[in-house]
Amino acid sequence: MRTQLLWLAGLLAATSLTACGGGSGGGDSTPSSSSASSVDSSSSSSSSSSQPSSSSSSVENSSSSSVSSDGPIAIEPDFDLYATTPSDFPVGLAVSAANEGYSIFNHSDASERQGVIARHFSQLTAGNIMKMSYLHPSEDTFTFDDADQLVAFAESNGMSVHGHALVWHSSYQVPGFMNGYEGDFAAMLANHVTGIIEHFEADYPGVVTSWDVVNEAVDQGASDGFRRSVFYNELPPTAEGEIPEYIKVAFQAARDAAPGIDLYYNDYDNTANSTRLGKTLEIAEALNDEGIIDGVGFQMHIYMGYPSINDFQSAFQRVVDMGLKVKLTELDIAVVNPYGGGNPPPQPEYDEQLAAEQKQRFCEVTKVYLDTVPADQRGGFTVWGLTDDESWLMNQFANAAGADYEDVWPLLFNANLSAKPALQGVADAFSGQGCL
Ligand code: 9MR
Repeated sequence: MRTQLLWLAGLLAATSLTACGGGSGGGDSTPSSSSASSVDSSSSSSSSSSQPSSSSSSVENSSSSSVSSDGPIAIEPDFDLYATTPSDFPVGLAVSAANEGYSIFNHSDASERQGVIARHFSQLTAGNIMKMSYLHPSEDTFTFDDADQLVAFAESNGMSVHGHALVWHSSYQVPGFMNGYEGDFAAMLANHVTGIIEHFEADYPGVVTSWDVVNEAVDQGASDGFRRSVFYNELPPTAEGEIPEYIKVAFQAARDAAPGIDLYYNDYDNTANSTRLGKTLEIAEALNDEGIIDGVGFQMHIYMGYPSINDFQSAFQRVVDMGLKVKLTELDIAVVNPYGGGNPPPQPEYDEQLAAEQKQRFCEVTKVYLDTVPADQRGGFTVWGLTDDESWLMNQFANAAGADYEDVWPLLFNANLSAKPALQGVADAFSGQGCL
């Protein structure tokens, strides 16, 4: 949707490391990727900040190349990230909105946040507020005000929106009325999907360009590999070897509601984990046979050393070979892995070395995506949060595996909104600079 501004000359220019003042920690209440939590509503006064221009930037200007030992490690990007892509695919960001902590509308630095977002990204996803229970709290009530504010912001900045998620088992995301529903569950679920998609099609035509129709339906602990949920229980596979019927119902309703929108099946841990990848592909193949899916979403909550680049390459290739799109839907790269086995590693120091390693990792992940997925099958790339301190991992890793990390620096921007070297790593891959 946005004009490509190829600032190749700018990309060739060196970016200087600068020391910037630190921001505060904190984040929303956070579940594991398969559990739920309530949205943080701790934010301050409401506002509808003025829209930034795509060329504005609030990144601090400092020509210093020194690095403070106690401040965040930052660069001054001389590029707009979305404009460095080799083809015009979405460079997305998950954002908080409404009255969530870190809301791009209500947070104390909302207008600065909006400036950075509009400068570097071309697509938005609601981290929370477009999930099931927010949009459809009771059978006869759809509530779109908060989502409308976000979609309107995207539209007014020339950005698209990737919707997340129409069907997700995570308990508090499931509207209460769907539990113990006594009517025709398939008709009700189809109405849920249709009502949401049609609203945005009618009020913001062309802005919501894709949806995660079903999220996280795989459970490798289940006898058939499909997660037991209210949806599965009501609409299980109709025969052995079939995928659960609810998945087909949801995708068919989405396709019927808006044939031009890209429909994704989205899941986590589906690259190196061959069991979970296999089930993901099984779902995609069954839907593809019926022509009701466009792509597979790989969440990509990953680590510095795991999974391997080869794991990504072979997983993406399997989807490419099916003729479907590949979208990296929730990318973050924690600099420490509490689940790596044994005692969790200690809290690392985020120094220049670690920042450079993370830059390289972001670059290599982006590069393998570009190298593997042909341009017409690239659904794009979404980073799961703007600033390190707002990441869901802040809480996720606070108690993970007995570890108690203060920070795991998984994103592209520091808490004070300055850009990290990791941003340069992504741009280097987009512009073909290489990753070293
Ligand atoms: O990042 C999201 C966090 O703020 C929410 O509390 C949580 C529950 O709604 O969902 C998080 O996002 C998840 C996403 O919707 C699905 N994949 C895993 C993400 C991280 O848990």
